[in-house]
Amino acid sequence: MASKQSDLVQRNRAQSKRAQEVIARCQQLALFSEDELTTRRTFLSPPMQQCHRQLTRWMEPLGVQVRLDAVGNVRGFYPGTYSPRLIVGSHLDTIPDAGAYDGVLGVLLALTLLEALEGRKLPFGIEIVGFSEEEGVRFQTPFIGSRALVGRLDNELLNREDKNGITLCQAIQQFGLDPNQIPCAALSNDTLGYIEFHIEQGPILEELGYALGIVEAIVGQSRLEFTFTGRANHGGTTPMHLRHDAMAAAAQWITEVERAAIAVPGAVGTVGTLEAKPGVSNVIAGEVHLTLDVRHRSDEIRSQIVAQLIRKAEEISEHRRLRVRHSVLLSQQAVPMNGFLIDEIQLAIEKTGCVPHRMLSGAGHDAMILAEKVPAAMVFLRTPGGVSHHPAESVTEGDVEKAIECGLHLLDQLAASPVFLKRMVRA
Ligand code: HGY
Ligand code: MN
Ligand code: MN
Repeated sequence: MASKQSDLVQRNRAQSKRAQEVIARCQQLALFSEDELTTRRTFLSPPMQQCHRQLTRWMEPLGVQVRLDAVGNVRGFYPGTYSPRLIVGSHLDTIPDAGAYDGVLGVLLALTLLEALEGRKLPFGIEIVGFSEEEGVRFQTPFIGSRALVGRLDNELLNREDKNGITLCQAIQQFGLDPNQIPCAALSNDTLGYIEFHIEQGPILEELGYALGIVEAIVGQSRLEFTFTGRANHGGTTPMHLRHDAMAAAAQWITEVERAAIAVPGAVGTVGTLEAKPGVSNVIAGEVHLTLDVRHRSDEIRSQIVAQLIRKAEEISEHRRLRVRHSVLLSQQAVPMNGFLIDEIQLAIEKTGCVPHRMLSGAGHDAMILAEKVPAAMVFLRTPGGVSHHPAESVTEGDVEKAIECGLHLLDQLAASPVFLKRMVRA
């Protein structure tokens, strides 16, 4: 009895140490930033190279074969007894002024699971993927990294320019990668599935008092850019009735975005960026450029809201004798997660003693792209205060411990699952 007791204490101590290390590593990678005092790591920026190097240093001692694919995804393969593989990963890029856990936590949890295997081989290999671009900051287009894995990186996207006029293709070349090799980034055809651990980034698990959640579906999202064009003029001498004020038009429209989203249960609408030209206090804005982000679990409702807001922008512009144009940057359908993997995650969470709460993801994730090709599922970790996309974003050591435990149960379950292993034969 005593030795069993001490084993349990030993094991708990090891889990707690691993959880502390995951959190410390997230904070260490957060220092690799384009900004002095805050975290910003966008597509193929120099700090991303530091991130790649550090991950390689952590992975190689485990016998992981590490490579960088042509769009800058870190690909770390841990061989199994047979060649088919399970991918476990998330993204390495961040928004500006980011927290330390969005994306990175999922990559480091994958690494920790391999460490916890302590050299044990599973029937299938494990490929850790650290995606190079999920947020869509540099090119206003999310999921560049994961799109390369499913073969959806088209020329239109490769020619998209960042704010310095550098195309995605040039950015890849400047990082020392070869765009011609992008096809080689595709998923290997013996990929059995994709699992992503990620912070919830919302308040639900905390309100329920749960450590972990199971994502049933990821809501769809539309991202557009709008430009209101009026006429710049002197702010002091131009009477109000003679103005064609692009800023006033944009402001009126932004309140319409909020009104439209509030009116539809489960909808969210965000204008996250606004740029006025010439952008000085004593000149009426001649042009205002802004972005729109609309999400809902129903693609039909999301499209209706977007269409309504395009019409509203046109009405406001007509009334104020301005012009407005828009372009669609992304229209991503809602994506259900894989039922078999959801059930396996539920079982794994129950084994940790946590309540397995099934829920929607309001945030987009690489899992919604991978799901186009392979069974995909996500495990959420509670987000204290529901705060994310903010430096105050956090996780608790206890929840990270539970996530590691859940991940190890899940790997053991899949390794013993006739259903899952049957896929290996087909793969
Ligand atoms: O914006 C999102 O949904 C995610 O955080 N990239
Ligand atoms: Mn994320
Ligand atoms: Mn994010």
